[in-house]
Amino acid sequence: MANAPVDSPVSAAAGKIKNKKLLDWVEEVAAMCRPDRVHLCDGSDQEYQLMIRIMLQSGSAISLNPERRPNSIYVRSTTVDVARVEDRTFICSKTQDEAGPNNNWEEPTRMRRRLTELFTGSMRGRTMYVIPYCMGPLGSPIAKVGVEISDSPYVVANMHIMARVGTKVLEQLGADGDFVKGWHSVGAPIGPNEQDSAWPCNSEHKYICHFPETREILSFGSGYGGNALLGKKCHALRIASVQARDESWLAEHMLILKLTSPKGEVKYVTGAFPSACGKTNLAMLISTVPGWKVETIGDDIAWMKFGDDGRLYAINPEAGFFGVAPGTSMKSNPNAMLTITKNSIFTNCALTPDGDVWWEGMTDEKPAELMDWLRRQWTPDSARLASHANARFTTPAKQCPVIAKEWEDPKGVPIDAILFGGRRATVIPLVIESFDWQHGTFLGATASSETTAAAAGKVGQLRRDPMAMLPFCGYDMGSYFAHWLKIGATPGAKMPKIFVVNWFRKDEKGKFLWPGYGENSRVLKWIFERCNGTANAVDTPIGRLPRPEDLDVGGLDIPAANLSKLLNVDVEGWLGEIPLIHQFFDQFGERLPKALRDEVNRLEQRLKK
Ligand code: OXD
Ligand code: MN
Repeated sequence: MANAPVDSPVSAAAGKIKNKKLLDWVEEVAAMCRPDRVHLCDGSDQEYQLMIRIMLQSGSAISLNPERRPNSIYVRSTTVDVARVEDRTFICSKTQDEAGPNNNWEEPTRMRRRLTELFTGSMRGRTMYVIPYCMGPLGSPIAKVGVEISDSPYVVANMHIMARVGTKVLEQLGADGDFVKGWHSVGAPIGPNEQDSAWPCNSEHKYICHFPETREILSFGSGYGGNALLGKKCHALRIASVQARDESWLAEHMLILKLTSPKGEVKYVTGAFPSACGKTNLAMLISTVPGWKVETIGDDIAWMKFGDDGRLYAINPEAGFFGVAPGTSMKSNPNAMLTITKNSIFTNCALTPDGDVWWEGMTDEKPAELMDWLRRQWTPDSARLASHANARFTTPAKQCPVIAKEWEDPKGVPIDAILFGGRRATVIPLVIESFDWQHGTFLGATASSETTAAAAGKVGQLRRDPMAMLPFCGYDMGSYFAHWLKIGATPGAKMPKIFVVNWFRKDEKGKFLWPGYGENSRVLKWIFERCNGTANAVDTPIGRLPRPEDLDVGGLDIPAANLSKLLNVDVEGWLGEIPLIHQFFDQFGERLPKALRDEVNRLEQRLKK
């Protein structure tokens, strides 16, 4: 490194970096943030263990009982840093129009000035970790490289699980390769005579900023989840959605699953669901229909590109699962429970007296005593939750008992069906098949859901969340819809079929109409057979629906009245949605594709016929 003094904290790391752009940037960040040390991550197990030791020694983490959960740790954050902060998340494109009404925007130069002030000296007393990572299997033509610079050992350990990291990525990057830059600081420098806190963060200033033109992420003040693990939401969705627009592919908030019929025929399905709506459960579902099998390829993000045969091929850019813990149990998701038995990180769960973790919904009976996530004694009589509603596990995907053998196939898997889902107590039926790609894009663009605890803010309010991408689309959503339509109109393309699903319908008394979980395989089976042209459907004003007799409910104890409510077209309810859809679309002005307005009008006409 030309400009670094021989004894500067960067010099040792610099000697190992052959990529000029990376070298210059590491030097720039170190000069600005003033860390005590610079550590270039090699991705080794020794390095992972070192991060764990640092967290144990600083009081950030506790080792779980090795007999219960080998090689696993328990971490607690603080009340001011527990979820993604959407109101502090910015897209700093050149113009506000490009960021669109779906994003907070700030002029890039102004935001950079503000961030430069904040990052200056922000790593004093800390180590600056340089984490080369690859989103997607190494060598995949769909995968992309990024480098995150962070002052958090928790981030390094999580990135080890969530992405491919270290020397092998640097090798792939080579001397001239390009990469997404991710700057991250918890924003909590330590003075010479100060003690570090167990969860360093900045309670006053939090900024999660994206610069789509320069493919950069600058994240300050939070150490939690998607705010800090920059490969995930920031890179693989917000920046990648812009790259996908520019390069004609799709970067989506979708699970990927493999569905095998009793005859051994295979279909691959992706599904977009808002945060904490059961994506991980669906990706690992155990079928209740004899002979049908679901295997997992990804639980959160799908990158899809056209293959030479005109089909969309998907990879999971991640290598681990960062799953919502509460509600996960041997009943709701046994495969997730078996995945997290070892080598995992648990954040903001509760701690049992024998050194294991617990969260709400894990067992029918609550433990007699716990230490809650706020370090307080807890008993079932305590009038509060023991774990935070957004408590998480970070766990390697390869440990999942139903991980599909092709989950790391560099060319991806060809997608047959795309699902859009959400949490809707009323109106939306159990399943709808779209008439065509444009109608499917319309259904995805108007999807809505009740909000959950994955993001800070009110829980249970209805919000429109197009393609489950509202918090993750790195540019104007009107243009994003146009991109979807353009992809579907690609010459020679053989597009997947598009479906809407809703496992969350309730009756007048607030009881769920559909049992969900493994029983969702009955809907997947219908979808599979629709792709094969072997299942029946009827055309309705809202799309194609199964009749009750078209769904395989053999062996399922469900009242006929429930099934007919689940598959009924609520004409009044849908007519009530029409003005709301127009209102939602209005915000995108001229950028809203006319085809989507046509779809609302056609829907209205069909409903009024
Ligand atoms: C997630 C989310 O963490 O969507 O996956 O919030
Ligand atoms: Mn997600």
